[in-house]
Amino acid sequence: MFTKAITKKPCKALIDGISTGQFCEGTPDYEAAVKQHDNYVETLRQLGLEVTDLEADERFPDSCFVEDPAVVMEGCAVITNPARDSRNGEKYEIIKTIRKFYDDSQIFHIEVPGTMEGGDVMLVDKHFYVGLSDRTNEEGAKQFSDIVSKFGYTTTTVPVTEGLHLKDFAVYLENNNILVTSVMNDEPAFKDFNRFVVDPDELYAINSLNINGTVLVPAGHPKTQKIIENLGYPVMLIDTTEFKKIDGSLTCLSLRF
Ligand code: CIR
Repeated sequence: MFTKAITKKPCKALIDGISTGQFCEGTPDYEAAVKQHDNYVETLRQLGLEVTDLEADERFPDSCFVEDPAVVMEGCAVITNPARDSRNGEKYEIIKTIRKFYDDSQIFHIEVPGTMEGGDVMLVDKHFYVGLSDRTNEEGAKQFSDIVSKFGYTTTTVPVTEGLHLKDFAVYLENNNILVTSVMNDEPAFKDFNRFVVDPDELYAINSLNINGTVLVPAGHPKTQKIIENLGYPVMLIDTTEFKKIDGSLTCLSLRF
């Protein structure tokens, strides 16, 4: 059960955010992004979360994607080591807010040569799946595993071969249900889940976000919406088109705990 979330307002430099174009092309419109972000924050609040919405930081174009510089869980928080230079400094900012919720004895760091970003980390009960990607390396995953094992969590690594982060290609909903691409459908680590393969036309909607039983789904993905509704989850559609242009999706926009 989540009770809190941390978000961060998009900055004007968002237009310079990193993009592989894995979901779509284009440059985000700052004003529209602000409106979409406000709506996202408001939705989390409507769902009962106490949201700390941080001020924008023009030094870091991608800093609204707060999921990446930290991984938070019951008992501890891990400040990651984002792989790209333009994002690495975000870790020094997010820790200031993490310290409001965790004691120093509960805060840990991924250190060089380890790299990690939270978009590669997926929690299922007390088990973490950690994507090995362009952003998260073996060393980062090993350090993470060593840290979280002290708090009763186990980990498995999963290769990310299709694009940016693990949670762009596999997202756990709850009740053993997982949304996957056809590649992740064949991933041995996921074989015991009830797997739902998302249509390649709706790849972006894999990154849906379960907040205490209600699933936020990016607007405009009716087939995936139907899969999720048929599983019995109440769905709320969220417009994130401006973030999509720079590979940002629903989970990236918050830390939830
Ligand atoms: C980046 O490339 O780092 C950003 N433009 C997008 C980050 C998305 N984060 C996430 O999926 N957790």
